[in-house]
Amino acid sequence: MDDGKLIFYHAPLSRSGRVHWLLHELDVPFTMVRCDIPRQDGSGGRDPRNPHPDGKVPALAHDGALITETAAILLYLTDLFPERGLGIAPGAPGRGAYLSWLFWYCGVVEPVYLAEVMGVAAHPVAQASFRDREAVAARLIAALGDRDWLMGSTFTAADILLCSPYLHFPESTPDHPAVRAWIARCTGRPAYAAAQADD
Ligand SMILES: N[C@@H](CCC(=O)N[C@@H](CS)C(=O)NCC(=O)O)C(=O)O
Repeated sequence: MDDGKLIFYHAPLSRSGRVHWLLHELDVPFTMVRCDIPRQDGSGGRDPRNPHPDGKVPALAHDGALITETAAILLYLTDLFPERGLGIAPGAPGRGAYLSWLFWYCGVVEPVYLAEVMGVAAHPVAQASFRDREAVAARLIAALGDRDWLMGSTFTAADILLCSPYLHFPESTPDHPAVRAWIARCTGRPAYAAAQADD
């Protein structure tokens, strides 16, 4: 189907920007298919070229497999290219923490901010399941207080994923110098600028 090539289905200004950034960090060849998606302003629409079962982005095709969900794609790519040092390989120290950051983003961070947008953040089920933006901020501040990146001295895909909400919604950024400095370090990376320029 794809002869071992990486085929990345992407729409600018969407959640697929995180995968685009990682692909530039990895500096590996990939084919990008710019897809149309339905936008919240009513523009756009489902793109027949996009193989994602829900017509969403990101999606990645590789070796006959289709990978969807941003965090799964980030993990797939960092595992596929361990020599690039943008993830923590299975069996290596820190693998557990690396997985925890990726899954915490999906299971807690995004739901916390979406619950706010939906006006249901105070609902007891939201509080019991996800807590709130203060709890998210506390985890990030605790992790970044004495180190440059979430995994310590090494930038990983966890930094890409966890900083991403604050790039799109700067007003949600935890008000702490360690977090602001981390975001500046993230956006100062050449691969971030390269992905932006590519868009
Ligand atoms: N949980 C998914 C969400 C993907 C998603 O919702 N993508 C949006 C763009 S930000 C999309 O493609 N929407 C098109 C649609 O709803 O049909 C992920 O992180 O990959």
